[in-house]
Amino acid sequence: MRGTLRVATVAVAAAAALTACTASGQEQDDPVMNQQEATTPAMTEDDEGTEVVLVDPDGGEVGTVWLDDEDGALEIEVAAGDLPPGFHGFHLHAIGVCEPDSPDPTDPTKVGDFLSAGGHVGADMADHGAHEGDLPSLLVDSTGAGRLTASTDAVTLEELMDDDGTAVMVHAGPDNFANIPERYAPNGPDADTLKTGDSGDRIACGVVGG
Ligand SMILES: [Cu+2]
Ligand SMILES: [Zn+2]
Repeated sequence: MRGTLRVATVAVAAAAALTACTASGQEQDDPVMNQQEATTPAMTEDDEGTEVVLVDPDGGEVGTVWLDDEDGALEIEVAAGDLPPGFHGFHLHAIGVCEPDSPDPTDPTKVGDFLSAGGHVGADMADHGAHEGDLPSLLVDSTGAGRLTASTDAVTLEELMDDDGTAVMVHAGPDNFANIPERYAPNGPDADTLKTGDSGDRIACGVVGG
């Protein structure tokens, strides 16, 4: 399926290049420019990136995430199944350890599924919604399938592959991105919301590097 998506992207890019060249007579006759346009998508396609398996707390495989650095941004592609329908908070967490029923490294009194992965990447530098590891939510349909393609330039694949790795995390509930209207919270969102986005339990986790 990933291959199909890539082929479609290349086809669209090629069509766009053709249109652009046709619109300008000068560019149309420039073989160097045409060659560059034609080879750029193929070059990025050669870079395989990395594939991550998403598991649930019982160790069952529920999906795959592909990560790749492309054109100065980290591209993320998700194909998941067997998940509860609806929106799910989806983030990069700081530690590449996906252990069920594990202690939170920053507060060992808290124990829960995949707490071993720590907080969001970049949690010490910003509030939730602006963390480097914050990503668009995963929407799961009525059959339990969820697909997502996203990109971010807040972090690179190389940074995710640091000594302790990184985890890709799917949460039980929707992410509010700390976007809490003032009529609900006159003093602004509380510390938990600013840290997590309130998407609740961790239901699927995948290890990147580490
Ligand atoms: Cu998370
Ligand atoms: Zn966050």
